[in-house]
Amino acid sequence: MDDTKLSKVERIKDESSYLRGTIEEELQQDIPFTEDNAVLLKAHGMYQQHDRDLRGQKVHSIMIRWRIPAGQISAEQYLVLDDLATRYANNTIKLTTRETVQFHGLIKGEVKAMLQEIHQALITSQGACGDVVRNVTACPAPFHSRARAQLTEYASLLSTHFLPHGNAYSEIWLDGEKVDLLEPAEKVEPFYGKTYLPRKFKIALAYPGDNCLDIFTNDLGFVAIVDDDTLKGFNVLVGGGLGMNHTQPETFPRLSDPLGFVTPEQLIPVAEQVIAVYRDNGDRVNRKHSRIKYLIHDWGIDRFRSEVEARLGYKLAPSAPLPPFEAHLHLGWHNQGDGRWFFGLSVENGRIRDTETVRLKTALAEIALKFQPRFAITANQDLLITNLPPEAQIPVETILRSHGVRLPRELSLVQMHSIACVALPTCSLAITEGERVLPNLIDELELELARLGLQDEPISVRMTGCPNGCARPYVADIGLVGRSLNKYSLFLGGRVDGTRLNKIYKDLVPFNEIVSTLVPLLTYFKESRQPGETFGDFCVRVGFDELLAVQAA
Ligand code: SRM
Ligand code: SF4
Repeated sequence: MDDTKLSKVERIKDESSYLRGTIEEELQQDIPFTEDNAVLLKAHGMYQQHDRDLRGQKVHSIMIRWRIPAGQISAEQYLVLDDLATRYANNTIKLTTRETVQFHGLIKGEVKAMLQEIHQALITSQGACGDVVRNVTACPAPFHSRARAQLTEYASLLSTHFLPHGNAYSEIWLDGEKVDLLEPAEKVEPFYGKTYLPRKFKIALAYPGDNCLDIFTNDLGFVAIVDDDTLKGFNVLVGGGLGMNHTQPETFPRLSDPLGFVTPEQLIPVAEQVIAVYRDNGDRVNRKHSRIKYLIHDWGIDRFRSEVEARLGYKLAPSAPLPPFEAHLHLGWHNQGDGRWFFGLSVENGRIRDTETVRLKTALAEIALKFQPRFAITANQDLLITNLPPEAQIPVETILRSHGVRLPRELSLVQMHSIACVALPTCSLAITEGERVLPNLIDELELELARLGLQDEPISVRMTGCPNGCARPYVADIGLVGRSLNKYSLFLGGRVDGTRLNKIYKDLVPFNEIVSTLVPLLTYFKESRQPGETFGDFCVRVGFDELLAVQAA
């Protein structure tokens, strides 16, 4: 490879002394981090941002993302998050589409103190962003089952296994002991090496039949094969990813391909070799073309599999048969099967906060204190309150209701199935609004669906402020993707179970015309659908030409 062609980020990583850069020095200064250090900060779980509502002036802050495998947190950890969000961040806890938490609005000079506090609660931000393996997701539903418990354990195992090995995080943020920087790369960072991965890498583990986390959109996915509650192994999926760019046709969303079957013992070695093939062959010149999905698209899955098998020294078994997937939101009350219950709470766009009318943050802190449950964050940005005794059901509901929180049974299906990404004002890549405007759109759509008698349809609406796809809009029945000021590309035809990508139906739809654009299509769906057909399936069956004709009529 001609090193002069490598992307700027590759140079920054290469010269960073294993992600140190001059972060420690710049931390002492009362000015924003320089660009190179801002790049390196991502591997420490942080983004330097500015408030985009404040035009004409750049007020910088830090966003921090925690690494919470399978979204699992104890009551004590939840209370620490709640407290730190109040004291250091903007008093909100943002549940993300990868089962973890982000804080926004931190002051640079306070980050270190906060990281030291949270370290005591065994939560880290190390490797939550950057060119490494990110937070590992797994189906978070706590049904009493040995196989499900193992799935959660594998998420933690993978997360820990692929944490950067170097000492930079500990030295900079936790005052850890300084290590000898002249050690060879094989010793300092034995798996990643000096330049880490070409790009971010995402791993998920799904329970058979339950695609609550959109397994096919991950770089690497493991679907459990379970027989009589015994984990037999996993079907491996590789090459999913959603980011694209409106003006670069060589970028596109892609669902993963089957690689084969692995036993539980083979899981880590196979994950290592898949990632190593990517590490050594992924595009380090053009970051828009760096994800593993492009390598697999360019090579084909057979060549990729052969490369992995050559490194493993054995052939992978063929994928095992699986039941069809459904998308479970895990909301409402569920018997865990161990004498305890869990309550899935729909959190609008994953934002836990107190407003004048809804004091969700206070209510959850009260529940955490009073019942000491566990919590689990879903990939739909919702929160499961788990391990509750049956007698807690009424008091938990009472606390939520007395703080103005609506329970899942009071919400429409479209609301429960809808998510938006953060977008403005913090995201530097946002072209349009996301989480701040979706609730209004859903209110309007809800009324139209009720008028059409479609209120019992699980139609998913996912909105993002740009084409990067953080709320996974490209698998939704209705995807809304920020295109230009206040205008969205409208995608139709995905499946709520996450097994099919949608396609662009109409471009540059002004925000206030989205619902009126959808109404004729939903009316036609109501009149012409086949029994049991979903809105996404209907759009694919009749085709966009027919839908456009209906719209024009
Ligand atoms: Fe994302 C970048 C937020 C899930 C694809 N994403 C960003 C950044 C960090 C913007 C930036 O680079 O400056 C956003 C921070 C906004 C803010 O102010 O908080 C951001 N992404 C999010 C979150 C918080 C959305 C949410 O509302 O929940 C999700 C955090 C996940 C986590 O906890 O780790 C989030 N991002 C996703 C997903 C969904 C998923 O992984 O299931 C995707 C699509 C899947 C994929 O990776 O392909 C996703 N985010 C991107 C991309 C496009 C990457 C690409 O291949 O082109 C970017 C841009 C980039 O990396 O350059 C991005
Ligand atoms: Fe930002 Fe775009 Fe991701 Fe939304 S989809 S959070 S606007 S990068």
